[in-house]
Amino acid sequence: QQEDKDKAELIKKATDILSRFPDNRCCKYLIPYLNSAEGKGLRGEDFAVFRRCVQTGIDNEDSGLGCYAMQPDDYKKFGGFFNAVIRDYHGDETGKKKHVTDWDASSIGDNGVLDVRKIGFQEELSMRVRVGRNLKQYNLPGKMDQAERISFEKTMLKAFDSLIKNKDYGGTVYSLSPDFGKGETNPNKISDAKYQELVDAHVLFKDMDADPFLKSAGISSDWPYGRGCWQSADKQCIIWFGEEDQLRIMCMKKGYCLNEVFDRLNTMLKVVEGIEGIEFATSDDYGYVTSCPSNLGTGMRASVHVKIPYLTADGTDQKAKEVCKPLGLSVRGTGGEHTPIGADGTVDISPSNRLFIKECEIISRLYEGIKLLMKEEKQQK
Ligand code: ADP
Ligand code: CIR
Repeated sequence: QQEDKDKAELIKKATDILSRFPDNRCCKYLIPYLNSAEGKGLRGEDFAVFRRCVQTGIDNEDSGLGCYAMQPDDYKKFGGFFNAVIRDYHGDETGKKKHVTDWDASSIGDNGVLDVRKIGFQEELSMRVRVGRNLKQYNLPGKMDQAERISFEKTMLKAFDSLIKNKDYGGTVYSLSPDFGKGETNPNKISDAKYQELVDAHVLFKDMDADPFLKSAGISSDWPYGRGCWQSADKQCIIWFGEEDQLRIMCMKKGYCLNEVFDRLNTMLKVVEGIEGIEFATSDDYGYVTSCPSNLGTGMRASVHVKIPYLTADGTDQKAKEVCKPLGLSVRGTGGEHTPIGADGTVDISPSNRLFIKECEIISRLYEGIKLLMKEEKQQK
C-alpha cells in the first residue's frame, strides 16, 4: 500500500535527521508513533493531516519541536505522538500533569501590585502580555485555505465591531487582505507603508512567509489574506488575526506596574469571550489549544524590554541567554522572535513556560526573574 510506503519513507528521513539533529523532537517521536498500533492505524485523510503536522520538522532539521497542529482536535487524534512531544518539551516526567487556568494574582507582589520601581528600575519599561487563542469552529492556520481565512476574518470583524462600539475599547481594524474574494472589496485594507509603520511600532506582525518553520507548516500560506489586527482607541489593546494562531490577544504599554497589562488583558478576554460566535478551542489536558505545542496551556507570553548593556557587551544575546536559562526566562530581540537585540543592549525577556503553569505564576516569574537578571547585569559592570 502507498500509505505504508509513505510511512516507511518518513521513518527513514526522521532517522537520518536524528543522527545529525538529536534535539529534533518531531523526528524523535514520530518513529515510535508510526510503529505503534495508533500510528499503523492512521489512514486516508488522517494520515495526510498527520504528515502536514510534522512536515516543518522534516524540512527544518534544526527544529526544536518540528510540528504544529492543523486542527484543534489533532492533539487528541494524534495523541500518541503529540503527548510525547508535549511532555518532553514542557518537562513533565510524570506524564500525567493536567493544565489548570488561574488568573488570580491578588496575593502576589504587593497585594497584586507588581511595581518594577520596587525592584530597582528607574525608567518606564515597555510591557506586553499576549495569549494565543483559536476558534473552535475553524481549522488551525496551517490547514486553512484562502476562503476559510477570509471567512474567519469576517467572523472576527463582527467581534471587532462589538469592541469598537464598547466605550472601554473603541479603535480601528487594520487588514492586509487584498480583497474578500469573488470581487468583494475589503473596507479595512491598509497600504504597504501603513503596514510597515505598524510593524515598526510593534503593533502588527512581520511577513510570516519569511519564516521557514511557519512556511513548511502551511501557516503562512495565502499571505496576506485573512491577516491583520484590531487596535483599541488608547492603543493598548491589540488583537492580531491570522498569525501563527488565529488570534493573538494582547495588552501593551509603557509603565511600571506589570499587573496593569495583565489585568487589562484578563478583562478584555472576558469581553471577547462574551461576544456571540467566539468560542475558544480548549483541550482537557492542555488548556487553550494553539498551533505550536510550545504555546499550549496559557498561550501566554509576558514580556518586558530591558536594557542590559553589560550582559550584551559582545553585541549578541549569548551571555544573556546563559544567565536567563536557569531563571526560567527566554531572551528575544526587540523586534520579536528571531530578531537581533537592540543597539543599546535592549532585549525582550519573558518566562519560558506556558503549559502546566498558572497565568498568575507567569507574571510573578517575570517580576522575580527581571529582578535577578538586573542583579547579574550589575555584577558585570
Ligand atoms: P509573540 O510575542 O507574539 O510570540 P514576537 O516575539 O514575534 O511574537 O513579538 C511580536 C511583536 O511584539 C514584535 O514586534 C515585538 O517587538 C513586540 N513585543 C514583544 N514584547 C514587547 C514588549 N515588552 N514591548 C514592546 N514590544 C514588544
Ligand atoms: C521549532 O520547532 O523549533 C520551531 N517550529 C519553533 C518552535 C518555537 N515555537 C514558537 O515559536 N511558537
